[in-house]
Formats: sequence, C-alpha cells, structure tokens
Amino acid sequence: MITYYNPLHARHHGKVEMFRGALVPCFEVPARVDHVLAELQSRQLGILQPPFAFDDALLARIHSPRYLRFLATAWDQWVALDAANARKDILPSVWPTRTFRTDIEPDNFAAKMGLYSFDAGTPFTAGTWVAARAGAHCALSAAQRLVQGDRAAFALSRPPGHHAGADFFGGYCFLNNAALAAQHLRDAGMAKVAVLDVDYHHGNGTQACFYDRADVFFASIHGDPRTEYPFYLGHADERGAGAGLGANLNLPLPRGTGFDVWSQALDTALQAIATFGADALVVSLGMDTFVGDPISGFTLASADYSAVGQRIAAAGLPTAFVFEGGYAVAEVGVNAVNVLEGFVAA
Ligand code: OKP
Ligand code: ZN
Repeated sequence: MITYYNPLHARHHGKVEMFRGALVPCFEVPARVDHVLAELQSRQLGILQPPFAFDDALLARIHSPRYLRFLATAWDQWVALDAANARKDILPSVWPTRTFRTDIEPDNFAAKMGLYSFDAGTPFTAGTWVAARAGAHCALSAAQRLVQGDRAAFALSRPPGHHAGADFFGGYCFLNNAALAAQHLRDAGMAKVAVLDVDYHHGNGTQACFYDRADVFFASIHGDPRTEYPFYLGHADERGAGAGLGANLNLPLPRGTGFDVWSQALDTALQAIATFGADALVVSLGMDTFVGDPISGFTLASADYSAVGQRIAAAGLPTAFVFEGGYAVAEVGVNAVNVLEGFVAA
C-alpha cells in the first residue's frame, strides 16, 4: 500500500488550545504523525511517497473561495496587525451565532477568524496553511491512486480534516481531506463513493459537505454528541436531506463503549455502505477510539485495530485511508498501522 506522507505537516504546530477555561498545550501535535511514520517503516508496510502536486482549484470542489482566500492570507493579516504577533498562535474569540449575518466578510481580523471557525481549540499558526494544503494533496493523491487501479492507499498527514466544513475550521481541522478525496473519486468518474468515519468524534464537516447529495454516502461511528465533541451534530436522526435522504448514517455510542458493541456498529455501517452500492471507500481513520486516548471515551485495545482493518477489507472496495485523530501519542503509530496491516493481510 502506498502511503502519501505530508512532508510539511510539522509546519502546523499549535502551542495552546482553550480547554476548560484555560489555555493548555495542544493535543494535536507533530509527534502523532512521526509515530505512525516510524511504525510503518519498522514493519516495512508499503511504500512512502510525497504527494502529487494538485491545482488549488481542486480544493474549491469542497471549500468556498472566500474561505480558501482567508486561510491562505490569515497569517500575513495577523502579523500585519502587529509584528509581535508572529510569536503567537491565532485563536478566535468571537462568533456569529443565530440571528447574525455571515454573508458579509468583516474587515476586522478577529471577526473574520470567528466567521470562519466554530471553536477556540484550533490554533492557526505560521505554517498552518502550507501544512493543511500539502495534507489535502496527500488525500487527493491517495484518491488518485485508487483511480489508477490500486486496491488501497494511505494519506498520512496532519492537521486532521473531518471537522472542517465548506467554509469553516475547528476541531483541529482546516481542510476536509476525506471530503476532498471523496469528491476527487467522484470527479474521476466513480459513480458512488462512501466515507466511513471511525474517529471518536463525529465528522460534522464531512457530513455537512454531502448531506443533500445522493452520490456520496457518509457513515460515522462516534461518541454521542449529547456529551461528546462536536456536540451540535452527529445524532442518529440525521439521515440526509433532499436527494441525499438515506445517504447519511450516524451511529452514536455512549462513553465507555468497548470493541464488542463498537464492532457491531462497524458491521452496521459496512452493511449500509454495501447496500448503497459504493464503488470506492474513503476511511476517516481516527485512532482516538483507543482506551488510552486522553480526550476520548471508548475502550478499544491495540489488538482490536487489526480486526477493524480486516473487516474494512472484507467490504471489497478500493479504499483510501485518511489519517484523522488519535492523541495517545506513544500508541497511535501501532494502532494505526494495525488497521492497515489487518486490511492488507485480509
Ligand atoms: C479532533 B478529531 C479537548 C476537548 C476537545 C476538540 C477535539 C477535536 C477532535 N481539548 N477539543 O476528531 O480527533
Ligand atoms: Zn477525533
């Protein structure tokens, strides 16, 4: 399996995020991807390649032009406010909630940050744009590999993507890598594409990208949004809208859920994807379902991830794995590569 590794991922390196009323060190750190890379190399699983170069127009298949313009220029705008800002990450602090307008982009920089975001846990840093853009290119490259006939490919990158919507960042995510991969498969002629999101957190951004579409099925297994981030989306009654009605499947599970129940949800999701008749599969591969994850609440064990990979392989679809969350840094490499090795062995 070819792995497209983002050589610029460490350029995104947030210092702090807002958590329980305090600024705390970021959970989403460069070492996460370093551990996955080291584990891939030590098990000699597949071939590492840098991403292909893609035109930024492909990003606009999912993201709005004004949002992309903002991301590309945000750091320069921030430093132009005050040269001393160059030493600090950017965090939003004001947002347009219900009754406010979002059609007019404000001139004020803090107001723009809030317009294009939904939490204060996602710092924007000097290298965020170049890292996120190269990460999107990794996901597009993995999709391209499937178009060329490969059985599977892996996009190993950070920051993650599944919380990012057409025009907003949040949940450590800026560009929706999985959505971009799915759209790329559609644009290359695959009639029906499924996204399977196994990250602990609901992939609100991916769901929103495809909610009214019949050509991309979204299935997600995640912590119940009544108690778990991102809180305001991911309930079981969200089944799609308009032409997309029936093409969205949320399987929320309570904190404390273990592999017995989680794996039944996985089988339910894979059965729904088979019924949908997908031609290709994109997996949002979050590893924060692990028992040792510091910000999540499921109890999967490292050995369970081999079975996850085997079950996904049994779907028999060309599959692009896109790395998402997973914050038990020392174990994230073993766990992620267990999925990939389980897939390849099956
Ligand atoms: C991103 B992904 C801890 C509270 C939660 C946001 C979690 C984002 C998860 N600071 N903050 O889905 O793994
Ligand atoms: Zn997550």
